[in-house]
Amino acid sequence: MREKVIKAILDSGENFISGEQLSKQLGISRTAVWKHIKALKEEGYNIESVNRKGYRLAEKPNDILSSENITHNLMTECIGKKVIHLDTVGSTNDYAKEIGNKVNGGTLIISEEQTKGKGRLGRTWESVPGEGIWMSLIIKPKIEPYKAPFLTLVAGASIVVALRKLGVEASIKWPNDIIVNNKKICGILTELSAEMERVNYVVVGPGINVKTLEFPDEIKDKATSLYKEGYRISRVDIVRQFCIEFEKLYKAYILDGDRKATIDICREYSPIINKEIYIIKNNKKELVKCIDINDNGNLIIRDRNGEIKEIMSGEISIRGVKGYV
Ligand code: BT5
Repeated sequence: MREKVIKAILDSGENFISGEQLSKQLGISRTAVWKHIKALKEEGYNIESVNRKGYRLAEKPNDILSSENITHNLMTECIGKKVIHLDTVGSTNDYAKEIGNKVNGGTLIISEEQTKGKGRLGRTWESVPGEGIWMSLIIKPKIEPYKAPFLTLVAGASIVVALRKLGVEASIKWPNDIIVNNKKICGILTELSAEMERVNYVVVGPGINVKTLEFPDEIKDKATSLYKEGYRISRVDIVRQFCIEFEKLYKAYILDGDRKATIDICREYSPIINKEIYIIKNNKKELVKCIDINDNGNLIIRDRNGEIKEIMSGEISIRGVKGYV
């Protein structure tokens, strides 16, 4: 019921909605309305109550990652149409895999806290409560399993475009890092549930650092957040814009087989093309020159012997010569 109360208030926009209207519309008593409003205020919604007029939002509730805030008039067909907002969870990706077979494609899981946030290859992801966007998107594309890794690039490109539309100079370090001012602001973990020939579902899990100002020693040289770089942007706006951008690129890829839209973004905003980089695999570090990202989304490099090689995302990490990028 609380969701319905906030939805009615969001729907009335700038206008007041009276306690009486709310109670009629929702079929609950005036006292119940009042109790829900009180609880919503405690959750952080800035609701004005004015005598004889009723209620309205004094300020857009732009940082509460509730399902209502994210889905309200969201202009997508499928992505983000259902949002599950949790206070705490081990990992949103693990949660997504538990419910993956039971929910529709496009379902988004967001948690304020992760107690076992995961990076790739068993690494951990720092997920400070309330300070980031720890989310996992469940999608059900009708594709063969080998085509799924490209969805990491689709997600990365969507985040870069979303952040850029909100004024952030973000770039994408192939295959799964989003960079601001040479540091990592977001990583993406993509996981797959599949049979030999077809995908059951894919979980695309970006973690975006938003408000964190102090990172643990182990990562403080390479990690940053939007607030730390001077961008005070609402988490809700980021998630909504991500859903919109992801849907465009995802549809292009799944329905039309169009990788170009995504790759063009990865190329345009790449901080490593034409640079010397280290590629790291199984603890082995090799200095190479990054040449391009090809039409399949693989990285093209020239090694020390002048040989041109194509690298698939999988288990590779990349570092710059001077620092993280
Ligand atoms: C990644 O792995 O970058 C993927 C991270 C995905 C996190 C999201 S949060 C929502 C969803 N649910 C999950 O459980 N995971 C996803 P990788 O490329 O392996 O990078 C991991 C490395 O980044 C770590 O070993 C640290 O060095 C560093 N790191 C850890 N936490 C970080 C943070 N908050 N910001 C920047 N770097 C971090």
